[in-house]
Amino acid sequence: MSKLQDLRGKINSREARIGVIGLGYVGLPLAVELGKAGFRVTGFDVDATKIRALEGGRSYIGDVESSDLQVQVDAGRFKATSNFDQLAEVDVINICVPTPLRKTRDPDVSFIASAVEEIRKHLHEGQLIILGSTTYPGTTHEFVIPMLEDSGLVIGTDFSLAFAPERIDPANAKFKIQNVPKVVGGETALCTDLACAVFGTVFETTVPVSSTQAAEMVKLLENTFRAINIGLANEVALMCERLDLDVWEVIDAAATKPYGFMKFTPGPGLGGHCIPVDPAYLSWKMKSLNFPARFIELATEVNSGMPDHVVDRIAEMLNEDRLAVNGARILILGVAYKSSVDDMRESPALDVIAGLRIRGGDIRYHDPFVSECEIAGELMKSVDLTDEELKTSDLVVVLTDHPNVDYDRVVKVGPRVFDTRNAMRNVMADREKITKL
Ligand code: SAJ
Repeated sequence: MSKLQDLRGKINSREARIGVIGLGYVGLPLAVELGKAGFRVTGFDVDATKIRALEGGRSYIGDVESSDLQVQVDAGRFKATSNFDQLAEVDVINICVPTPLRKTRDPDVSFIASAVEEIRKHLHEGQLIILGSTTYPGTTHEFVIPMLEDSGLVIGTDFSLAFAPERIDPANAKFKIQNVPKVVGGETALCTDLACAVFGTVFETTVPVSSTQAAEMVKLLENTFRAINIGLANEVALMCERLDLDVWEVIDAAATKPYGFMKFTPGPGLGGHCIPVDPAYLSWKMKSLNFPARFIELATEVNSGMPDHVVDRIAEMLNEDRLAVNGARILILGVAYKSSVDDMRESPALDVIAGLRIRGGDIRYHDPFVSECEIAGELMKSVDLTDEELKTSDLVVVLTDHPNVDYDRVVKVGPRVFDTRNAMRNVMADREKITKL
């Protein structure tokens, strides 16, 4: 029996040693769940701070309880290291490293390349490699295989390779890691089977597809679907402005349709490290095949135009009160990229505040989740939402609809409000002071 056939038995018996490269919001939860399933897991990360925290049983990921982590550490089912030589000791390796965009909006697969290079150094017969980082179709087949076959070992015979996209939604109380189906595409049928066997010990459902390219494309379709529909919601908002319609009323009423419609809402732009990024991986790949991904390009144009649109609307509102942006005291409510998170990556607030600052605006922000952040080169701290703060502002602008803000008091005490998220939909008094996107 080949060492790869032998691996199936080691997975079933939990004897197989598992490696996870990249211990962030994707890798760490996966590592802990594989430990809970009975495997001995070695977590690999280049960040020594992470390693020290994990070795001390301290989790830095909201979805991973330190107590859960400590149980796995104490049971000898999880250890963390920066020593990638230990890759030689594991049978299965999950790659969970970031895939950001470069400044040119081209894919940056350098983190994948570094991980694969470490794996190549220690690749041996019977190992299964699973790439989980969101990337363009063909990365696994065209980029990873040649690097690994430099070792002289042969894919499908000596080692196995699959792609299985992450679908983790941080802080989602309903969809945890286990109850979100896991799509798996292998380079060969055996590769698919082995990867499904590993994930079948954690995920309630595994969804095998015919190739690594198919699995890569599944993930990009999921997030491109979101980006394009958000772009449509934003364009409908621009239409409703010209039609003098309330876009929020229109969308809420459309959402009463029990079939054939999915609600998306407009906003000040597209934030986060998934939705603005993943479609660009697909459009970049298609450009290399001389195929223009027109929906992605158009949605990107609409979504990335929203921050400037918000700045223009703010200037119009101040102008109605014979005020200029220049010198106006503007209080921003919410700078995180979406409600109830503290993440600033690609947040539209970064562009809106930069745009207002360039026009001479005196900008402060209040965000219960973000105590301080750097915006346009300036360190800003969240101000307390005092009556004084509200009374001395010329305009309040809601960019993120966090739940733990007293919007009634903001409208009552403060000046006019520009609400880009319909966060004030339940405010009854002084509604004439609220202008919506
Ligand atoms: N946004 C809108 N209108 C909408 C929905 C979102 O303007 O109708 C904005 C958000 O404010 C944010 C950006 O788009 O700035 C992205 O929001 P998101 O709700 O898509 O949240 P993310 O970035 O956390 O996306 C993740 C993705 N999960 C994974 O890639 C594993 C995405 O696939 C999920 O659908 C999404 O979470 C989710 O549903 O929470």
